[in-house]
Amino acid sequence: MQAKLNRREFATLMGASALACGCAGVAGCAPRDMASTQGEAATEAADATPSEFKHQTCPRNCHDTCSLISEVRDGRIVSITGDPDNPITAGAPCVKMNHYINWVNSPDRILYPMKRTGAKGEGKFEQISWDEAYATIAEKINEAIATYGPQAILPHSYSGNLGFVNNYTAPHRFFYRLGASKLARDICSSAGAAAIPYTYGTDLGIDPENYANTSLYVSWGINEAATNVHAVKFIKQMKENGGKLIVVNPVMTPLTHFADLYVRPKPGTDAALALAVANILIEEGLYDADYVEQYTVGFDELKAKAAEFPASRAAKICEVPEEDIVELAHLYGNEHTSSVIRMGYGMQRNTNGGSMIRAISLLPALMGMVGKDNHSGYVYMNAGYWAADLGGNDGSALDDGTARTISINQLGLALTGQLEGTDTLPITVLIAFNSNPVAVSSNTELIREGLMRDDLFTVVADIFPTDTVDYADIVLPAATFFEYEDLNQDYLGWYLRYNEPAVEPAGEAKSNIDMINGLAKACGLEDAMFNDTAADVIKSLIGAGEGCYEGITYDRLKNEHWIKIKAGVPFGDKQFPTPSGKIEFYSEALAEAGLHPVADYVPTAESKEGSDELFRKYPLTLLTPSTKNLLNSQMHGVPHIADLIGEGVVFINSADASARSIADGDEVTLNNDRGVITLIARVSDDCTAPGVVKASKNLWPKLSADGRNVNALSSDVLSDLGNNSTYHTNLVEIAKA
Ligand SMILES: Nc1nc2c(c(=O)[nH]1)N[C@H]1C(S)=C(S)[C@@H](COP(=O)(O)OP(=O)(O)OC[C@H]3O[C@@H](n4cnc5c(=O)[nH]c(N)nc54)[C@H](O)[C@@H]3O)O[C@H]1N2
Ligand SMILES: Nc1nc2c(c(=O)[nH]1)N[C@H]1C(S)=C(S)[C@@H](COP(=O)(O)OP(=O)(O)OC[C@H]3O[C@@H](n4cnc5c(=O)[nH]c(N)nc54)[C@H](O)[C@@H]3O)O[C@H]1N2
Ligand code: SF4
Ligand SMILES: [Mo]
Repeated sequence: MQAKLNRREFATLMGASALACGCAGVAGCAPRDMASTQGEAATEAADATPSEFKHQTCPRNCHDTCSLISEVRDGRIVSITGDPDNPITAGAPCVKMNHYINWVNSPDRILYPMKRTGAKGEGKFEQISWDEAYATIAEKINEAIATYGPQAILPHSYSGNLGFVNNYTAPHRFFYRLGASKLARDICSSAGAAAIPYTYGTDLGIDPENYANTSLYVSWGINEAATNVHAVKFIKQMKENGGKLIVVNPVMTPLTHFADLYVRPKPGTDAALALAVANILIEEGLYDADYVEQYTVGFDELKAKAAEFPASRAAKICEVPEEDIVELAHLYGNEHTSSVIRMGYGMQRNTNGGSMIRAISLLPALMGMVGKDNHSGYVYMNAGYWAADLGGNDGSALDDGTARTISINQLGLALTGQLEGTDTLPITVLIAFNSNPVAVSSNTELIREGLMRDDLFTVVADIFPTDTVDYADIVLPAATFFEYEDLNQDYLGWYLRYNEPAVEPAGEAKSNIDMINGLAKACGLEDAMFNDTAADVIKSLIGAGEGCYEGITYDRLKNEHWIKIKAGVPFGDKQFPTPSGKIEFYSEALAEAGLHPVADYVPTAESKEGSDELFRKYPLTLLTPSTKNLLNSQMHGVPHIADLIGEGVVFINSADASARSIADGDEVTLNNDRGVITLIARVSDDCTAPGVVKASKNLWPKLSADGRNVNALSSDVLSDLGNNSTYHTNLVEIAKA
């Protein structure tokens, strides 16, 4: 008997068969993967066993936040595809998550709690019960509190999943309740997130579904084809509708192939470029004077500052032809009908990252694009639309303000007692979940050193045996989002999306909320909040459905799976919650934060201009952006994806390669004062200009020949605004191995 399918589910089944066929050609597919669960055998079985269809939301730290449908038979997921009805997902996940079935059904998942049997870092464990795991952790927590107080405990989490329940709220309650040290989670986008409100008061970007209607899209420091694949169709529609595309990026991204203009600045110099564009717009009277008069303050100061950056000067700083700057300004300035500047996160991971985003953010205001209509303005993160009551649900009300805060970007310094206060009050218990610091964080050699400490007790909850898991004293098996309930919200699109469990957790795995509730009880905490289920938290989060959540209820989310929020035209009322109530070209608050009140170009700390001494030792800037094949460190543990990635590579310009007698395919070392790694050289004049090299972020170190990835080289210095990571402020030297 076949279950009755609705339109959406029928399309799913069709999509799933296509996926199964597609996989047949992938090397290494057969023995350990969907062949056993999907494909011909499964199709035959379909006659006997009815399928159920369950609706998930991809909770990865990804702009797209895809709506997924999984087909379940006999308690096992047999296929996964994208929801065809959701306008962003449009029926398909991405290249990496086409392998979700091999991830959720992987034989390599951690299935039960374990304790360490080998040396730290060795990854040798034996199975224990949940009771033993909880009792051991509770004992260590009590010991730490008795010796040093609760601040000896540090939670470590970031974005393994971005569920409201299992990431943003429930797990944190336990740590606030204990009074543990707090983690400042500023690894990703906080420099830009701090910069934008100085200009606009908050961050409200346009709906990506409206990109198609704009006349000009500027892709500034973002690689949509890898990091936001579901937006590429909207950008292409814009081109088909006669719109123009500009790409500004030191790395040639796939979008440059259909761009009208590609500008390739030297990394870290974008503030000079933006100020030069502002200068041309002002000098040539291309800006919107009425809008500037009505809705902004500080135009005269902007005019004066921009005048310091004539195109000829900016061309030298940015190492681009002067004509490119003029053309950029003319294309942007002459596009009076509509335009959008999309600012990426990659570029703000620099010591001057906040300055760059601040300078670029001034341009849409100069052209009168902000609040004009639903397809003009700027896009950074859309965080201003988040209406969920996180604060009430994450336990932060229990924070009495006495616990210290440790930057996620300085974990190595904190664990080795080099961060202020950590020598006398050390961290002795580290509890990591939703994070893989040994792969993703800065300066990982120092993190490894810290994790080797005998007096440090480390707990890691993960789905897969990552490099961080290898350092754990106790490993906890984490469930996947196919196995728990949650709620997600896009940080680009305008949706609230429900995630229903499809199957029971594999082995003895638990969701983060269940894990933390259990641990709290083992520690003797009897607060009612530790009895909350995911449904309790979701209902509390959406509350009465107010603001942009109007009309949204738990029952509607369960039935409809995803619902568009009501956000209207961003800044359509021209109300800007800045101190002056207007868009601020000049910001007193920015000056108080230590930056120029308008904007300025400040060289990065690791560049010729920033440190000539360092530059003479390490003359190449290493950029480490995303790869299309991984989502941060996730999926590298799936063999098909590991095959796709192969050996780690570094792209190097032919001028730099020949100066070092490096040929394409050579094994090379990259080094600086923080570490040394080995990669394979790819000699390419397309990828980067001389002086700049590129390697992908967040590969699993243990899958590299030398057990290291690019973060053995990255710096733990913080950015100018928002205390962000500075992965791209990273000088190295390269030599033939
Ligand atoms: N060099 C360099 N490094 C970078 C960057 C860069 O640009 N350059 N970018 C940085 C950025 S932007 C980010 S956001 C960070 C990302 O850093 P992370 O958020 O740490 O990255 P992920 O690999 O997505 O997730 C970490 C782990 O969470 C686990 N996980 C997934 N779901 C669950 C769950 O439900 N429960 C539990 N317990 N675990 C789960 C995954 O298996 C994975 O091992 O990396 C940063 N690292
Ligand atoms: N496939 C895939 N998708 C992802 C991720 C992933 O790991 N893989 N990570 C997710 C996460 S956590 C995040 S935060 C987002 C990030 O999304 P993006 O912002 O697209 O992130 P990145 O790839 O880090 O960097 C984007 C671009 O910044 C450019 N860049 C670096 N320095 C400069 C500079 O000084 N100036 C300019 N103009 N450009 C510069 C890089 O060349 C790169 O193309 O993507 C998410 N999506
Ligand atoms: S990683 Fe991003 S693009 Fe891929 S399925 Fe998840 S949300 Fe969609
Ligand atoms: Mo990120």
